[in-house]
Amino acid sequence: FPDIICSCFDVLFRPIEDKMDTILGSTIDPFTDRHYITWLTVVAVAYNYNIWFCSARLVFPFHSRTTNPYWIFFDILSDIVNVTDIMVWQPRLQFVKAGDIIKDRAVTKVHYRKSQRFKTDIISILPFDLLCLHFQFSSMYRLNRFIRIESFFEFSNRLESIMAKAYIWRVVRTTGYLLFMLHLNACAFYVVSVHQGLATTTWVYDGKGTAYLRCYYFAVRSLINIGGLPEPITTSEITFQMTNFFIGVFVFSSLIGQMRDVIGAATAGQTYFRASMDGCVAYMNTYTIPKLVQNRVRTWYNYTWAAQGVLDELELLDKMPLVMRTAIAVDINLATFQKIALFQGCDQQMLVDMLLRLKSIVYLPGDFVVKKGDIGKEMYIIKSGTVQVVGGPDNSVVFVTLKAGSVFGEISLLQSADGGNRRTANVKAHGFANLFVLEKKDLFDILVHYPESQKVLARKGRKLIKAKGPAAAKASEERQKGLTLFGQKPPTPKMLRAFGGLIEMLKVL
Ligand code: PCG
Repeated sequence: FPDIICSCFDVLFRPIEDKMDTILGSTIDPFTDRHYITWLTVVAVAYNYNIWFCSARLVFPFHSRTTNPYWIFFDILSDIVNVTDIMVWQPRLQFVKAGDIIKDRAVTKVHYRKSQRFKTDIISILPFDLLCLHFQFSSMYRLNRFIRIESFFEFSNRLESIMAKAYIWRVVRTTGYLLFMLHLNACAFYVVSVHQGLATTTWVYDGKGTAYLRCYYFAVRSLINIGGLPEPITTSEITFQMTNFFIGVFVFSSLIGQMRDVIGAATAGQTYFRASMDGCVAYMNTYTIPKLVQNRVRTWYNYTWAAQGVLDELELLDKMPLVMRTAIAVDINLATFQKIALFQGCDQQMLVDMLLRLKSIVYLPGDFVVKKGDIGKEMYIIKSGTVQVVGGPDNSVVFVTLKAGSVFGEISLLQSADGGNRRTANVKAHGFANLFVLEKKDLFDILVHYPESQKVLARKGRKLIKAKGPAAAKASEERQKGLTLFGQKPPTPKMLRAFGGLIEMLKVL
């Protein structure tokens, strides 16, 4: 039977299908295609039109000579949407078979037409409405439209997977479920009231005001167990009221519980951050850590969370397969890495390997990242913020300020060939500095596989050590000390004598 219907539709829809081929391409990736998700929104609206309005029209006196043409118009419109979906969109959805993505249009069409979903879809669009030509106009003949619920769930799942803040949709959806339950209950209340006779008891709907609104109001009070309801008198009233209480307790409370879960999941990140910080503060209090240090730790937590949205990026990325981690790392940082002078001329794959070993870390203003004379165990790349290479008394002389994209801490790593591995200068975070850390062990593990890049780095390392290494650093520091008092050159004995004379003169004056 569905095959016969399909053949008829195939003939009818051939021109539309050809046109859609040119617009949509022969097949669609259902997970990423934006056109498809937009189309699913239209299908979901059509489905919601049917389930909300057909149920209300079936019960409430919504059909009249003036309103019927509008109902017929919207009914036909929703049917056109459903038929188009079944004939044009669904048969061109790609699917996975034995791990392969099937993109052949003929195969996707056969796959859909053989599926259970296709059978349900065909039953859902059978035009029982035509019976209205013989019987009275009623939405009863459209009840088969309700079984296309899968189209709504598909829309919901796809939307959830593409939204950046999926919890917004989840809250809207759960609220929709609650409202629909109340809607059905309002319809049931009206049916019971009509069955008993409007205004025959104090419990039933009295026939005054807007029927739908009054019944919906009753459903809200009754299902949410607000109370203050008129006492049910007859058996059917008591049964209805009791069923409502049960539905209210079990179904309604579970939906409200679901809402709590959705909101809980949406704020899970914030909760995790708070719990981590509270745990750390409790630990510091136990060991009576000075308030100054505690405040710095708090500042670190707050800034790291605000800047990165996670406390430990690696923890997040660890769950992903290597290929995805690589894609993310390449996307975020490769461009920055390629611009770093030290790595220019190195193998691209080596850079990618390095990206995967980087750890992101935040330093607070004034924090020493490296201290002169310490053993160098890692090098740094500035992600954002600035650091200063400082020296002189109280580290008040700034030799150089390094900005985002600069590398430092590499000298003590690269000079190890000469036997030295000590830091040649102090480096201090100027403001908040977000740095990538690459450990020496990781760097050398990687270099083993890239001998050419190793040579490039060794050559650059030698140059750097010559320019900035221990000897150069010492000379530069001394020069800087001199600079603070006497300008460009270190003071000569003559200058010192003149300076002493000047001081004496000032004293006399
Ligand atoms: P390293 O490992 O010696 O630690 C201090 C770092 O400061 C050093 O590596 C360099 O990467 C960096 N730096 C930047 N500019 C200078 C400079 O002019 N002199 C020195 N000694 N180090 C500098």
